[in-house]
Amino acid sequence: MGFGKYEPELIENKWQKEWTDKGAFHVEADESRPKYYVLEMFPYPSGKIHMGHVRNYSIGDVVARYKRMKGFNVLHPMGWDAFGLPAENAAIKNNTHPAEWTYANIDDMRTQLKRLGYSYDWRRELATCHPGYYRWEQKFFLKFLEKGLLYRKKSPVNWCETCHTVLANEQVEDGLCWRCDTQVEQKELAQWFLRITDYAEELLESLNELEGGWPERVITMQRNWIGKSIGAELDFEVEESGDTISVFTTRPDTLYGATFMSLAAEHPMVEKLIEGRPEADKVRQFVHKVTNMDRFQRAADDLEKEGVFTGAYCINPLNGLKMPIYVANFVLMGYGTGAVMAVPAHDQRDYEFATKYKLPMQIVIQPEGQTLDLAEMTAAYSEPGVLVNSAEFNGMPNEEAKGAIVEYLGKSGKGKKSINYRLRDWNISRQRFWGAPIPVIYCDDCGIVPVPEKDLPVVLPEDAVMNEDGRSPLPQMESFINVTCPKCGKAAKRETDTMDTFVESSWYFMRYTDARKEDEAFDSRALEYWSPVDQYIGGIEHAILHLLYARFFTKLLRDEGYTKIGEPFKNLLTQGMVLKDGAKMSKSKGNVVDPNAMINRYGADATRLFILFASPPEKDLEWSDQGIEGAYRFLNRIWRLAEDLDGKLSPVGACAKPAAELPSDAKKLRLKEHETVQRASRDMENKFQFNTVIAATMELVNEIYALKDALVDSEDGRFALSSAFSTVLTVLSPIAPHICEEIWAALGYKGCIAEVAWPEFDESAMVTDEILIIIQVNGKMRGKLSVPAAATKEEIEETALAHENVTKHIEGQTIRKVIVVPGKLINIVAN
Ligand code: ANZ
Ligand code: ZN
Repeated sequence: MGFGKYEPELIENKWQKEWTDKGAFHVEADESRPKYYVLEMFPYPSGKIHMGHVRNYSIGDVVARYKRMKGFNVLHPMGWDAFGLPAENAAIKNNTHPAEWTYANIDDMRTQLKRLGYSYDWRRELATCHPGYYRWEQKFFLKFLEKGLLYRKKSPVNWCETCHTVLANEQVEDGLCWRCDTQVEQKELAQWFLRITDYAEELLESLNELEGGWPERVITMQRNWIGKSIGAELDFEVEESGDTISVFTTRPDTLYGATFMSLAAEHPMVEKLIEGRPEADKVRQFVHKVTNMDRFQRAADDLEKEGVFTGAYCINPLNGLKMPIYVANFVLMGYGTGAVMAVPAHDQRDYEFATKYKLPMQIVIQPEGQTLDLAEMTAAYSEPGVLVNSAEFNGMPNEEAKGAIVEYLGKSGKGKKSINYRLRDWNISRQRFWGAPIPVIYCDDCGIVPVPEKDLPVVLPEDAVMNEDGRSPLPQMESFINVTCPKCGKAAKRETDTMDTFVESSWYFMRYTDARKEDEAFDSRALEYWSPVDQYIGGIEHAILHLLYARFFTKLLRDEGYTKIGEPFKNLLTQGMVLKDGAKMSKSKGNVVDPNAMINRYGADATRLFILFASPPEKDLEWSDQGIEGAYRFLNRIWRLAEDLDGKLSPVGACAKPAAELPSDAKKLRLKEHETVQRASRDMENKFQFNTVIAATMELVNEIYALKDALVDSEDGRFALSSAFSTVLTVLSPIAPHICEEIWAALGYKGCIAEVAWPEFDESAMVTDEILIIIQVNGKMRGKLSVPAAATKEEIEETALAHENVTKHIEGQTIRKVIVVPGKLINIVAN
């Protein structure tokens, strides 16, 4: 072939076609070979690939290609997280069906991904909006329902009256609907919940297995989200009523300092407490205000603490103190019991509240060797200490008092140990059209009736017409909702809610192991062979929700007998963001760089190379036009090197072993070659530091340029050049695969470079002829000397005496003796 100008487009098209024709990246389960499953978080088919995608998938592709070269049977699939609200909105705007918009986007994005040369097994592609996919999810739903892992409950949700729909918390901005700015209300709706709280303890415990494989920060975020608190439940009698209020507290040791009680606005006791009291109206107004607040604002640390007195009192079970009962905005009904014993001296929120409403405070914990004084305190004291003002518990260290007080109250049945989790059950109901239908039927006589398995899938109607205002069309579609009850045969109605799209993304990685299986969700052999995902790669924004749900779902499916594994992702890499001018690329900032434009201009290889070179995978990456220019120039430099060497070298393979000792120039190149492989192998294995792999390859290219004219005329020289250049191509091939394939073929190699083995470096190639000698003057080290291994004692002595630091130290002295330890050191004795 002739090398002319480096034209990435020609080369890239050619090799992409070649890989496809050969099925180069098709894999099957094969128990005789070690497997490696690498997965990038699948994209939402928005229509356009952005640089964040390119980075995510390029990292994954290098991992996949590298592991293949290391001999693994590599599963590397791609698909589409295809349900979701944007499709509905686009369908309304363009007067189409969400399916049409979604599938068109998938086609566009697949074409864009293919242009980047990613080594996917495309036969396994899946779209979660396909009935062949979500039918299994409906089956799981039925199984969970049968087991009692799913339940239906009324729960307050964000509701926009103008859009007639529930909004996700993320779609409420400052209490207003993101689409129409209507004040969002909290509305009670019956929703389906999945009992993730049943798995709270295991989800927490098994995070320990992920230590080392997952970023510490993600593990911590999950721990905090699950939020295990060890404490106690204590009972307070309501004065003159016979009722009791239970509180959850992590600080039973402070009970003597509890001076009032704070209830959540939704606490079921509130209405009863205020009934007939003069405070009633004021309390009701306050309750109304608080319950309509944005949930996030309400839980924020900097929320201005507010409350109202109910007029009622309860009794402190330890000291009989009459404690006024308040309703307070910072107490949440969803946590603990929705009631808090307020200890203003030792809890900051209670302190702020008590200060504002002039409520009494009592110090009950003293730091050792110090005396707190309420008059001088400006904040609550929440550190450890010793109990005071606590009758028989005085003098007890507070950690010890926690147990002692609970035990004491336990005797009269007023207290017991209790564990609380911050984690809530997962509300999977969405009042949207573009999601997987929830497979249940409501019958006036039989109640909730599951759709029989033989009737699955419940398919989203293809003839649905979207409503202008965003309401789901399903509740109005007679053909969809009217059914006969599977139990009694009378007329009944279908559920019109669909499932949260996070349900689909909770098991897609399992479905890839046999994505087209029609009679079951999984092929058990394939699932067992490929599980777990060895390396998962995606953005930190999924640190909690998606990763927690996927971990949970894996445990659910394990308990259904589908899989043996409990943790789906052995290793997790969270890639950094792609920035431009210091900010995340976004339409609103106008700093978006379009990957297609870059591929058109520089090619896929240069785009991949730049993105992988600019920064290690976990760090943010600053886009730079010079940077991608530089990547393109480097590829051109390799191209010209190939052109120069074309026809002169015969293919010997990377890290080829010479038949006999090489002459020194050739040896020097070989040394650099093996050092490069050593560094590259280490950095590939160590957290995929591709940037330094590339840097090492660049150095090797420089060395080839520097030595090629001297080497090309001898047979040994050509051998060294051929081996070193093959190494450049082999090591670079996972990163810039197309150009490497092209040159590989041009050099006369048979087969694809994608299928060759990763080179092994040879320690003996790294032994040099020079040795390092330590120079001492009177036994003290004064310098080091690099000398040929064959140097004589006299030669060593001569160079050592000429060493600058040595002359300085023997100045004005007489040399008495010179001792040479061959290969090690020289000691000059002088005085
Ligand atoms: C008395 C007390 C004294 C408390 C003290 C703290 C410090 P974590 O660690 O987050 O679980 N609490 C309980 N239920 C609540 C609710 N529904 N809404 C708001 N706050 C609630 O914290 C548990 C502590 O948070 C509990 O311990 C309770 O206040 C408060 F010096 O009880 B504590
Ligand atoms: Zn019925």
